[in-house]
Amino acid sequence: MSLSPQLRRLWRDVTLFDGLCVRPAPMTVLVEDGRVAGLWSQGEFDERHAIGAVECGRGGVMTPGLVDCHSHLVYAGNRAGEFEQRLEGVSYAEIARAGGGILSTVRATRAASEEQLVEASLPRLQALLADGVTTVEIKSGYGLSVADELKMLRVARRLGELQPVRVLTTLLGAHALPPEFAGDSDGYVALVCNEMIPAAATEGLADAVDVFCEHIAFSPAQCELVFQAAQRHGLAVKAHAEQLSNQGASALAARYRGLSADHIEFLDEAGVQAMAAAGTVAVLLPGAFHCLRETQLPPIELLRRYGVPMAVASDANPGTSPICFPTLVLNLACTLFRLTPREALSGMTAHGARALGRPDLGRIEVGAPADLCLWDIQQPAELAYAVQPGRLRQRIFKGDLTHAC
Ligand code: DI6
Ligand code: FE
Repeated sequence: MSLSPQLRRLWRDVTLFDGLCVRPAPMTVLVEDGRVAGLWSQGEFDERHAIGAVECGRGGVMTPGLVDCHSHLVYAGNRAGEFEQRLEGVSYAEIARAGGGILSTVRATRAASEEQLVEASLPRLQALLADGVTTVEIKSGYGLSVADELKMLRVARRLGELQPVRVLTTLLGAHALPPEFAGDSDGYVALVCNEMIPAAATEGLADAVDVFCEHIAFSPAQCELVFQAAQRHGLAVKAHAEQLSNQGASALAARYRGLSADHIEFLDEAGVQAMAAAGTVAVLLPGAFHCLRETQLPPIELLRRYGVPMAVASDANPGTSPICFPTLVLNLACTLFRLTPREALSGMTAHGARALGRPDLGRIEVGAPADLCLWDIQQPAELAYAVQPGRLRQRIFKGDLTHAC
């Protein structure tokens, strides 16, 4: 069901989580021209505002549309076999070194056409939407050639045209070393810097640039070259940092005013301090932690102490986090990382948006884009507490009702 976004729409008696806080009293919410036009607590509302407005609902919990700030949603194939290997005790790094892992998805993704990739990725995107996502970041990183990385980014952009969702794209050329560059990782990094980044920037296909800084991927010195190239082309940077070992990648990203450092299980206090000083967001990915059966926890207490905003995202990908269920990820953030339900929800709304350089999103405030979810629950904490599909009563994207039950 899709109605005109120009309508005035009204919701009454909703319990409102505004992206940072739960409002103490039920609220009335007015949306007009795709934006939040008014917010009133009970008793404050002047019924004249209701004139000409469509009454869209009463009761329930309203949150900002969920912001999934880290995903690898576009790919072909699957890695169920590798999942079985890992359960038998083979590590993620061992599989990667043997040419599996990311490179096995690279083979499948290179072989797929744009249409095939759209078709393979669409159900995953739809699963995110059905659980409340209104903004999603999608990375490349399974092409690893100029043509195949651009193909992935075009597919990501296309997905955003096909569905009522805001897609932000990230070039992750420095994800793994492709086989044709075996033994020459500097040569590959030069390709990323001198050809991939300029091409993605010129064609307007990337909103940011990401790297995988790890012993099985790229060194801090190589990642720094990628950051410099990104900045030369006006693109923001972020990093897969400290996922399997402490490489100092978060501090490096912070030095380049990075939007975020993601994973960060092995982050140390110096890295936390650098992120706090630079305003770099900590992106927590409990789905990958869970699926890899990791034991090293990210330094949540230090992040709190230094006031580093914590985002929470799906990391939806075929290897380490085949999870397209954002509210499950909220639950994992609480159970595995001990976030409070409020922190987890802020992580997938206000702080997720900051991690994308879009602080205008992920909040419900007057003037903000009306990306909203109305849930059939009593209190916001239930989103993290229960793992249950089907609780989304309405999804509102840019003021338009895109999912109504
Ligand atoms: N870390 C991850 O968890 C994903 N990428 C990365 O650098 C995993 C990607 C994959 O295994 O396909
Ligand atoms: Fe990732």
